[in-house]
Amino acid sequence: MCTVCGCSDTVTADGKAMGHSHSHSHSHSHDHNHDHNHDHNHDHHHHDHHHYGQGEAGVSVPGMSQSRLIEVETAILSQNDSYAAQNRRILKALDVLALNLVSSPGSGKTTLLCETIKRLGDAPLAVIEGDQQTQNDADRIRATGARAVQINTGKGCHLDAHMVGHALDDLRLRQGAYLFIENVGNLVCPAAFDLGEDCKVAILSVTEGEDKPLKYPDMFTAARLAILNKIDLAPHCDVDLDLYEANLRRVNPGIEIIGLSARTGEGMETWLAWLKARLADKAA
Ligand SMILES: Nc1nc2c(ncn2[C@@H]2O[C@H](COP(=O)(O)OP(=O)(O)OP(=O)(O)O)[C@@H](O)[C@H]2O)c(=O)[nH]1
Ligand SMILES: [Mg+2]
Repeated sequence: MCTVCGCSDTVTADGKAMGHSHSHSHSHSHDHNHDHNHDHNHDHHHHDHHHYGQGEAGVSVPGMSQSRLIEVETAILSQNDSYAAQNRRILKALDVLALNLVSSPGSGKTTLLCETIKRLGDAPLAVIEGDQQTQNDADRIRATGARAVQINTGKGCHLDAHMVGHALDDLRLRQGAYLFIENVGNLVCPAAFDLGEDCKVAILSVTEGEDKPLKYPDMFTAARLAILNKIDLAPHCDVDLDLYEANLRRVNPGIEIIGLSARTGEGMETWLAWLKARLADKAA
């Protein structure tokens, strides 16, 4: 289950909804997350008198007590963290810069990646694409000539570190490469799952509304950089770009912000300079 939204269908350890073949050459064990020992004490009949999501667990799942939910959440998150740590070791050994791109659906993640790849020339890089269904985004990335692995999460609402570990096996990353991980379009759940990345980059498009950082603060708190995309549309949408920035800084005073348009290329140089600086930090 997802420890954030409480949905019970997240594909986890066995990766059965993942859209690629598994080489299983790494050391992840596969004996976990099969949480089939359902609590049959039916504590849901006692009804937690909480408003939805207001209990200690911060989420409500029919049939699960708040204390049982906290147990399950803690187990899933600590398991995810150990996979994330393993990914991070692999990436560090290769001096790979790994960025976890998070946003709501349609903010322009794949478009930005395609434009970025074109501009990075022959720098080594690879992409992991996360979507519930379809290979569309991996196909778009491969059309640029870059390597991409698509993960389909099925009913799952985010990528987790175990899925990314499988994808790393398939990617054969080169020393000093960029690794772009496009997460499932979802402004909520991916914030809570460390994939072993160097940092999260939140992409927000100007059509989404200036209040989004305030309404979905976790994502913007977790991100080092916010990209404000589609600034070419700003004149048509009656948006206040300064208010976007002010609201981002209200939830995360240290956040870096780059306004750009993946469509016109405006701001792309700043983003590329940021990427190159982060890769240089990595090798230092
Ligand atoms: N005008 C304008 N449109 C853009 C820009 N960037 C992306 N788009 C458009 O926005 C739409 C969604 O872009 P995608 O790149 O598919 O967005 P995404 O975040 O990858 O979407 P999901 O993977 O489905 O979450 C497409 O129609 C893009 O052409 C931009 O800077 N300006
Ligand atoms: Mg996409």
